[in-house]
Amino acid sequence: MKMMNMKKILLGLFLLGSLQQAGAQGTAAVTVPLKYGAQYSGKRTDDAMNKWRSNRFGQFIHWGLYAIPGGIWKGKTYNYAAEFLKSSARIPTPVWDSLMYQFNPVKFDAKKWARMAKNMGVKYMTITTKHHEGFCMWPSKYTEFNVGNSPYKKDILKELVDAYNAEGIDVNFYYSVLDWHHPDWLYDIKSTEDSVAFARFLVFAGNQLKELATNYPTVKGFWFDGTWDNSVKKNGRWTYEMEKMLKEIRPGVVVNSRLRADDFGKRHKDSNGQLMGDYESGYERRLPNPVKDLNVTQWDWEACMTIPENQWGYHKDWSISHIKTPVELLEMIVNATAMGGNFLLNFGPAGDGTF
Ligand code: FHN
Repeated sequence: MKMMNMKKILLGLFLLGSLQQAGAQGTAAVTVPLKYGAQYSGKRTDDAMNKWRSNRFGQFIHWGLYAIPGGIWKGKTYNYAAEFLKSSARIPTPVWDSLMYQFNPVKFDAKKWARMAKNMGVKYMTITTKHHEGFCMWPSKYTEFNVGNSPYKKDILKELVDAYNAEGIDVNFYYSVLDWHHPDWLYDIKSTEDSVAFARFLVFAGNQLKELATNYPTVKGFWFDGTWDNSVKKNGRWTYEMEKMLKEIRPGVVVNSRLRADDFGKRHKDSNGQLMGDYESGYERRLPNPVKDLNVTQWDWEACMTIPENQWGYHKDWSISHIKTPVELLEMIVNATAMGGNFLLNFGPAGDGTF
């Protein structure tokens, strides 16, 4: 904590000095020396990014153990996001984790999902490889808490990648750094002991990311989430290194802004206002405001959207909120495209594998 305060004091003094100097010299840009800021400025113009940009319309899929209870626990309906049921209903981790032994989506048909997506017109799909619950939809060798140890057994991620790629649809991986299952996950780092434990967690997460980038070679992007806690913000270097590592393993891969924190814990945009990652992914359940967010033209961006008010995972009861109509959704897709961004529409399949 002391180091972070010192860094902030130094940053403040540097900025004060720079501003004074800038004032004296006219409008010289104020640049903070960073080791873990943006890795480049402006928009990527390589083929892989041009393809990501031209894809425009994508399908987000949130699927995990949370799809089994579907927002209802012991007969009580919880109105908050279904993928947060573990915390909404205060379910102890061992109880929640035992849902793994019920995960057997007998009606799951990856090829059927991919055909539906093709007919809907999406050009890419982003699948939750691991959401906050920590359950892995692939047989990760770094944790037992994965689909290989469920009654379903098979590698759901591979089935989806193969089926969607066969329909000509690119696949990106959503990965939550926040991990309620892992014993070394921490929300903040307040002691040397915390630092040691969280360092172990970051090695685990780094190994999983390497595993995903290596074992699924057609992956086109990584969509990071669950990076808002102080523990991650205090590890800007790790976020910088993960972006570098993924791009070394999979040249061209596209990484969203949510992964990144800079030397001072600034997220999405570094302390010099430069976007980190390859596109701004902070537009969640809203589109950029064409006036207020005019700078959206400076970089690529994607807005992600739920069909209910705020349900990413499957909820059994859709009467609890407004469900967007096809016309409302079409209008959002048109507006996003008109503003030059991508639109990622979310679906939460049920626990049995049906949409
Ligand atoms: O907490 C998650 C939520 O469950 C969902 O995955 C969304 C998708 O953008 N991201 C987080 C909330 O910002």
